[in-house]
Amino acid sequence: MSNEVIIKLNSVGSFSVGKTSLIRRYTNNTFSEDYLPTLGVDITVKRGIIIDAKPIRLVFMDTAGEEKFGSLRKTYFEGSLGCIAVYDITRPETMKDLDNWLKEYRSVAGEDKIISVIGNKIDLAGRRKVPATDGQRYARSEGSDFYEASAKFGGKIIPKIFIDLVQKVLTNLNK
Ligand SMILES: Nc1nc2c(ncn2[C@@H]2O[C@H](COP(=O)(O)OP(=O)(O)OP(=O)(O)O)[C@@H](O)[C@H]2O)c(=O)[nH]1
Ligand SMILES: [Mg+2]
Repeated sequence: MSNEVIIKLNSVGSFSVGKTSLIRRYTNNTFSEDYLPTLGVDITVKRGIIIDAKPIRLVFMDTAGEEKFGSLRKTYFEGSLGCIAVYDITRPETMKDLDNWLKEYRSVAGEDKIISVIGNKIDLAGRRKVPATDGQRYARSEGSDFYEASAKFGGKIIPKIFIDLVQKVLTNLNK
């Protein structure tokens, strides 16, 4: 479709926080317990979304959290319109790490890009170490929306995260 709006989105966050799992849950409605670290980048396209009567094509560039892929990663942030910034609620250091991730993302994609902060793995309630209020406060300090989610459990929150993000990206584009 020629009038399709193409929106490039990224994921940032430390290794194993669940970036790939959240995107896979949204695009394919599947989840795997196995940890297969992303090597460099996983590219996924999702079509068939209509917002305000506009057909949208989402292109996810889901990069690796592992530091050894650092130099490669920046090239995937070019032309990005928004990203999910993911931490794991059982690993507090992964929330702190988001400072550096967001700095790197913004330095390439631009300061005005839409960022949504996600505390993932809320199914592991007994192992929670980051209170939701801390995530909320962090997101607010970054001017971002905040969500808690479980890629494992899924639910309505997963599409909400991505549709909210796309809607904000579209608003940002029309500014
Ligand atoms: N219990 C639980 N496990 C999860 C959840 N999301 C992801 N995982 C598990 O966490 C591990 C890492 O998930 P990935 O999605 O590969 O993490 P990633 O952030 O893409 O990791 P890198 O690609 O290495 O940066 C896997 O074993 C997943 O099954 C969740 O919501 N709950
Ligand atoms: Mg991954």
